[in-house]
Amino acid sequence: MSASADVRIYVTTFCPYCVQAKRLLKKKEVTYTEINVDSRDDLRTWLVGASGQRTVPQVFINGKSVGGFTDIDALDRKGKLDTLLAEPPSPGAVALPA
Ligand SMILES: N[C@@H](CCC(=O)N[C@@H](CS)C(=O)NCC(=O)O)C(=O)O
Repeated sequence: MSASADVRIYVTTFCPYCVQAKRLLKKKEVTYTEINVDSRDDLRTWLVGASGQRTVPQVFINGKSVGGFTDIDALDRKGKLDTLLAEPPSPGAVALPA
């Protein structure tokens, strides 16, 4: 699919769920920004607050937290992921940290 949403994925290097999440996004031909948080305690702390989860990956679509791999996979199985990916970012959207 051709997506127009702003998609960001926060990952660590050795993370099977991150690999699966990126594989799903690639399968959908989604252009995404990948942020590695291996040595970024500041971002890991921010992620817990922003996502409510302590694990990686964490995916954000147009600035909204949509969770990790199992969450985006569940959205996809319900047919809801494509809808989110097709939405363009709103002009006033706040940039996420990187
Ligand atoms: N259900 C989550 C599981 C994610 C998960 O367990 N990720 C591992 C790395 S692959 C993790 O963050 N473990 C805890 C940690 O690294 O602090 C998902 O699908 O994203």
